[in-house]
Amino acid sequence: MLRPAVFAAFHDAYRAVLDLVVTTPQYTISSRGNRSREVLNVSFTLTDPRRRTPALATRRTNIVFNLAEALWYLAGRDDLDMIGYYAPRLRSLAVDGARLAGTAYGPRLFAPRGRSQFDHAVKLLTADPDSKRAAMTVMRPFEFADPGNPDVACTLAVQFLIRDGRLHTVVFMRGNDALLGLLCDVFSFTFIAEFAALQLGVPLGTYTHQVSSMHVNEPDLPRVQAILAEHAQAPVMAPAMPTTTTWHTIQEVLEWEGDLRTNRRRLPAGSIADLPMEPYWQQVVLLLEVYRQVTHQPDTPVDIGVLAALNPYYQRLVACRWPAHLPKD
Ligand code: 5HM
Repeated sequence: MLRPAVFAAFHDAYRAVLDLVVTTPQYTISSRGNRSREVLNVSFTLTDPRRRTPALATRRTNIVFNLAEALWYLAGRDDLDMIGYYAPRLRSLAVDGARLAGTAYGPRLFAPRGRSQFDHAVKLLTADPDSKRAAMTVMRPFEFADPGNPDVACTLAVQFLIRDGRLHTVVFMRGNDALLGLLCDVFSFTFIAEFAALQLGVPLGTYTHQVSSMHVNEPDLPRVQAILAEHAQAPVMAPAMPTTTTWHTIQEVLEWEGDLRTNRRRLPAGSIADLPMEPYWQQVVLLLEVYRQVTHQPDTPVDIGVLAALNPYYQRLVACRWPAHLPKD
């Protein structure tokens, strides 16, 4: 097999990778205090990168964090103020308590706006669609030189290629935690790929994920066994990002994100239809409003009107992740 395994939905790729690493590990390693099962050189291709969220009761996806992380990258930010609100566990990675280094791919890929690696890649492919050069590097030379650095980028590079008129994306990672990191990384990079395809004005092609060290940490083995024992079907729902999406759209969503995160604004159910953005992006802001209520009003159930305005797909993900915050009936 010289080429990666092909799947339509990430749901099936995720289970196949977990099964491979846990059932037939190549190595048991111990690095920086973590004992892990590992398989080298794991890769897969997704033919429908929009089907980026697995449907697993045993692995409750945090759709709000997934979207927030992708937006954090697109914003070119590295601050804990934003991402720590959605994932408090990331705070332990920040040496100065305020900023993340290797985990923050945004400054490396999307800053400064207009002159970023991403912008240059889009410009290059617009001028020369068959180019093989639109590869954006993430990990930096010598980033691993300081043995005390707790946060060295795991992604090496992201490459875009236009073939048959579609945008194909390849992500290269030095290492990937198959239970935790893989889920978040595939979500973010397929989201970024979809945004890139819209900026280039071409349909979304395939997404390929290539990892040198795919591993599961030993304490996580029972969770992986539970996932593999679950009989779950891949979800069919995969909303497409609207073709009108531009950097201006992302900026507007980010403004809402900041206001909801800091509890400066709220989004009452009655005013959702007035949000001046496409329904797809209204749904994203709605999810951020749900999370605002969960975080800033933890003792009050999430407003039933806000929940009812979510599409059924997001409703299910919210119900699965935050069952204790739902109205009683
Ligand atoms: O010792 P090392 O720097 O490789 O530890 C980082 C851990 O975080 C690894 O298990 C790596 O696979 C995981 N990780 C991930 O899966 C980290 C990042 C942040 O760059 C990521 N995905 N995006």
